[in-house]
Amino acid sequence: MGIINWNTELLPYEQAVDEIVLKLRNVQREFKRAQVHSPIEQVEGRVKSIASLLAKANSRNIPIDNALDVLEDIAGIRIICRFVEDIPKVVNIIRSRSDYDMKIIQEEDYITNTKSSGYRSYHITIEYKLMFENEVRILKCEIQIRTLAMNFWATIEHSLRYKYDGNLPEDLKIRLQNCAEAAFQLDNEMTTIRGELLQAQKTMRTQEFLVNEIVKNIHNLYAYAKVEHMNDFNKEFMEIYQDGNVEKLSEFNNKLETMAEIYNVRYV
Ligand code: 0O2
Repeated sequence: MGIINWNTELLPYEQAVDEIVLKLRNVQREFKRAQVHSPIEQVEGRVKSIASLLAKANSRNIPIDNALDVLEDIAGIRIICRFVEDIPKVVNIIRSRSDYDMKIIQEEDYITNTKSSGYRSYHITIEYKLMFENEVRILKCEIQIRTLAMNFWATIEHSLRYKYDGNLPEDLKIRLQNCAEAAFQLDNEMTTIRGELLQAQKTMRTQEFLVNEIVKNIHNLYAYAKVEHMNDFNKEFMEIYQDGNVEKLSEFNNKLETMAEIYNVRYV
């Protein structure tokens, strides 16, 4: 191989990252649309920088010409979850796509097998099929799945590792291991209040839904059915809304729904 034009070589990886991020964000959106808790809280993607790619190849004695074939995390996706319990659900979502677009070729469970540094995360390597410049390409991509707490720790530790060029002083290593333990405890504590949090999320979503419906019904009754006194309804709505009682909101919306039905503006 001659001189490698890295910027050009990395273009299909950029496309793969963009596509995978989009697809996983759509999965997240589907959960939201169904008004249920999404195991995916956040999705991020990046293509490894040329500097970090060359450094990794160099540290592993990988000839530069082979780097693109050997390194499996040039395309990298990170999925952040709220709870540890969400992680296997995300893994299953990806597994279910194995015959379609994300073929799993490797899994590494650094949550059960925590790294000596304290690092926790679930890694999946996939083969991703994409069309690039009218050709089918199959690229490897590393998906890291972790909780918000695991991500917080890994981000800080990664920056420090970079600062010390990989040679963290012994006392800092120990403090970071303690922080990893604290993050682990935080995840465990969050698990114990998961039920309450999920209930709170559900109430918020119901409230959002009802407010949208009420505003729509009031508008339709006023604009299309020309119902008088809609201002009184608006006032009543604000009072109920400020009260914060979801059941009362629901009753009020039922009343508006019945009116919308009568005036034939239910589906406007
Ligand atoms: P970057 O800059 O994040 O891309 P291996 O041969 O298995 O030891 P490999 O093949 O790189 O190494 O896989 P591994 O160990 O699963 O690590 C892949 C990525 O996981 C790393 O990529 C990091 O992103 C993350 N990771 C692994 N161990 C740690 C750790 O101790 N601390 C932090 N913060 N992240 C970790 P890169 O290329 O190292 O870095």
